[in-house]
Amino acid sequence: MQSNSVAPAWARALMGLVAGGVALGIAQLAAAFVGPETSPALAVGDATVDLAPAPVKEFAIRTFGESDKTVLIVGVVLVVLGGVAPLIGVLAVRRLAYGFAGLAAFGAIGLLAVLTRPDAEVPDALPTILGTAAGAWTLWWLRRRVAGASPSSAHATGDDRSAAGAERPAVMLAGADLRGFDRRRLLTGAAGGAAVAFGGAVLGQVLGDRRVVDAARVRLAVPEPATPAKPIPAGADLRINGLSSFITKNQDFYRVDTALIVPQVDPNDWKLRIHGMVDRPVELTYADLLGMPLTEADVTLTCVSNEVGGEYVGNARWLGVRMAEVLRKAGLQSGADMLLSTSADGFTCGTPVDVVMDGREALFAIAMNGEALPVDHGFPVRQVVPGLYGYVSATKWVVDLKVTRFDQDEAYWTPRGWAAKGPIKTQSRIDVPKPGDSLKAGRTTIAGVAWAQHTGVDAVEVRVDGGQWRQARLAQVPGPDTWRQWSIDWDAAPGRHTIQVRATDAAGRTQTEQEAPPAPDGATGWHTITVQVA
Ligand SMILES: Nc1nc2c(c(=O)[nH]1)N[C@H]1C(S)=C(S)[C@@H](COP(=O)(O)O)O[C@H]1N2
Ligand SMILES: [Mo]
Repeated sequence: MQSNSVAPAWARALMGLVAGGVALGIAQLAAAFVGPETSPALAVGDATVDLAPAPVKEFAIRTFGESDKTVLIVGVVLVVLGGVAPLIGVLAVRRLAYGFAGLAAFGAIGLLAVLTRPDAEVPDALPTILGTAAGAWTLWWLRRRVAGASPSSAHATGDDRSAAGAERPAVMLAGADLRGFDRRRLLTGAAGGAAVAFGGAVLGQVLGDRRVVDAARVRLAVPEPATPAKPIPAGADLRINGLSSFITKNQDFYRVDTALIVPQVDPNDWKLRIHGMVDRPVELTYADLLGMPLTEADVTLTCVSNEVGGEYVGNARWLGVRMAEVLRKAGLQSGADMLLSTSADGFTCGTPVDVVMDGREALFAIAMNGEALPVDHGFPVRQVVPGLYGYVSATKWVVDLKVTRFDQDEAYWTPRGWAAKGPIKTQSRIDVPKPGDSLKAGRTTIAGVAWAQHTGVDAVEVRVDGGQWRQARLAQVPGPDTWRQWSIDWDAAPGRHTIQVRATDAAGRTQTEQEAPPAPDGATGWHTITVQVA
């Protein structure tokens, strides 16, 4: 029995919809690998905008922005799913070949759009072909699932179709004959198809964005600074085994952010909007930013959630435009005391205006250690402000800066139990030996890093087993904004020993012994480790 008229109209439309969705989803996923520009939905959208009369085109560009690919893709998807796909489903129930023909026609339009793009190549057809094939397979599979009249009772099988069909009560719905139509099998099949369609589209989008942004990042040549950093003194790195190097390599640099999926921001689309309590709101493109004088600076970044002795601290050479220079373009109004910056993924950060304007090297940074910012560290643009914990200063993927007041706005972490303002507390850390190490008796080296950004470290002292504090040797530093290496010799006698360190900043303030947890405004206390000497 071939029951071609069994499924009601909504069921046929649903089959077409799911097949169309799978076609688009798989094409989108494949395009992430072949090249995001080979997405048929994007190509059809682009072609439509190109063919549209000038006023329509201008309206679209004005409304959606010249680069909003997502809007184009969503538009095409809506037209296809809302109009074409259900029709294909209706055709397919009549005769599968009609459905295939419909899909093929719709694939052909995609191919035409993809292959008529400037510098299109033959392999660019692949996503459209794969998508169309996946849609056709889905249509065939759903139709078989539905029209195959598989009985719902467990013991009856498809080899006795006519009997099962005869036993089944005929359901009449809106005049449609539902004999042999298994609604549950259609719905579960459709749900599976929808999951594939949606998963493919989302994954394709994420992977495609990543590809575009990686490619843009690799193409970037890091420009020369107008103001180079002070040369790093030869004695900045004591080169002691196990001691943190003066400059932290990008791949070793700690990462802290709220992003589950790292934002992929294309520098060609990036804009920074400066508004709020300013005389003239300013909007900068990436090219605008690169056109401004660039400053290079060595700055140590620290996270407020760093425990005493913790790893959330790193030192890098940053290149960027002084935030103060950009803010002067906008003209700060009196009374403003907060810069509320927002990242592409909606994280916000509140930075005191006076800190940014006091002459320190607070930057909109574009490069880190001689290469374009790594995506994980804020590509294309992030803030770096010496002396403030990252959560109140170091917005990655920054896109918006509102000049405002602390009594009017709140940043992301403030209602979550962290202080609105976060100057970095002076800290010191023992890197060698490691806690719990077993050492040989005799002369050994204790070494580490200390930081008091924008004030500078003037002294580091070490004591063993609560004895006398002894002055450590300090490495040289280019300025007050980086950490400072230190080391001291120790004649280790057999036994278990406790080693402690404390730093004093250039204003003469010594780290407090008082232990405090990271929340709400940074941990305090002396880093203390124990080692075994034999
Ligand atoms: N967009 C965004 N920027 C952010 C954060 C975030 O969660 N989102 N976290 C901040 C915090 S808490 C810190 S300590 C620094 C860490 O920068 P890094 O990951 O480059 O080391 O980024 C800051 N910038
Ligand atoms: Mo942080």
